[in-house]
Amino acid sequence: MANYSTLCYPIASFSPSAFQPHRFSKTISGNRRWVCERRRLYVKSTKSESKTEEKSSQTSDTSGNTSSFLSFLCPLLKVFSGGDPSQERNHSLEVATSSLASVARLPWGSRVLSSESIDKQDGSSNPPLPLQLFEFEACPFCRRVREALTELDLSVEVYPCPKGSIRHRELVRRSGGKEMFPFLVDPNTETLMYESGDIVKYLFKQYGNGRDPSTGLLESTLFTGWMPTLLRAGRGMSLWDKASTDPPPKMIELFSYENNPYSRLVREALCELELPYVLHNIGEGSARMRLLLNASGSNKVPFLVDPNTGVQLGDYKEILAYLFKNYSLAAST
Ligand SMILES: N[C@@H](CCC(=O)N[C@@H](CS)C(=O)NCC(=O)O)C(=O)O
Repeated sequence: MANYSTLCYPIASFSPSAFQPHRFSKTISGNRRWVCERRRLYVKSTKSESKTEEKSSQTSDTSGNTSSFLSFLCPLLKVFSGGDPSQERNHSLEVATSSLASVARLPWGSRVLSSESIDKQDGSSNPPLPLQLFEFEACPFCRRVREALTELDLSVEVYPCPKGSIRHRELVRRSGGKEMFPFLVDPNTETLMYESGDIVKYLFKQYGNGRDPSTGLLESTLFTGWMPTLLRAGRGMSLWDKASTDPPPKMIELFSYENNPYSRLVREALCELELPYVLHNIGEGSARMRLLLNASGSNKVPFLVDPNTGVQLGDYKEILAYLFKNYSLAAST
């Protein structure tokens, strides 16, 4: 069991006394003690609670794993995946496989569903408190949620939970009762949720202004949702063994949209490094386009801002090189 000191990481900004699981979040169970500090909420278990949770999570992990085709695919994908993600890559192959993945998901996650937001140049499509998504890049169910976020023009704090993740998986297990992804925390409505289909429906109900998910988004996961995972040979699935163990003090920011092939490569790296980041979705018609133009002088994604170092980069190759160099164990010692 991980040390509590490694778990002091914000997961929600609402008052613990007001906490009520949302009606969709019926899978959330277990006894937890909520510790509030500086308007942020942390989860801490007593020793006896930890035991109960350990048991309950073992049970739920098993059911999650059996229901997950990806869990079966993982060992297979690991054989084919190109090993150390920090090594120099064949960039033609990288871009080709990521572009094919984008073709597989062509109708989803590229544009904002309504054109209303084009006039809102201030990014006001976001709720007052940031949504928090615990996920991993290669997971097709997480992809469906990220696609919905692009279509709704919502930014989100992403807490990557690759296999082998130390910090974020533990938080999900402690707050939701099991390791299953995606897991959404919405501090605006005090909601914690598993189940990608429920999350997508919730997001559209809560933030969709009467819009519905684009045709096929909910059903499509079973058909082509796996394609990016297979084409990318499981990139964005497992923690890099040389990733820095401490998160940086400030959150990295990434301007991206879900189905952009170059942004995918960057999100994979952030996931493999277990680096939390603010994902500014900038699909076609996004209200945040002005923010991106102001920050980078261009409307191109990906664009990465690291407030810890002041570095700003718009070239995916440079971003990959920067992330693996700066957030490796070697750099942090
Ligand atoms: N029905 C769930 C399925 C979620 C699911 O199976 N997620 C997999 C990843 S794709 C998972 O969490 N597996 C456990 C793990 O990665 O440890 C949903 O739609 O969200």
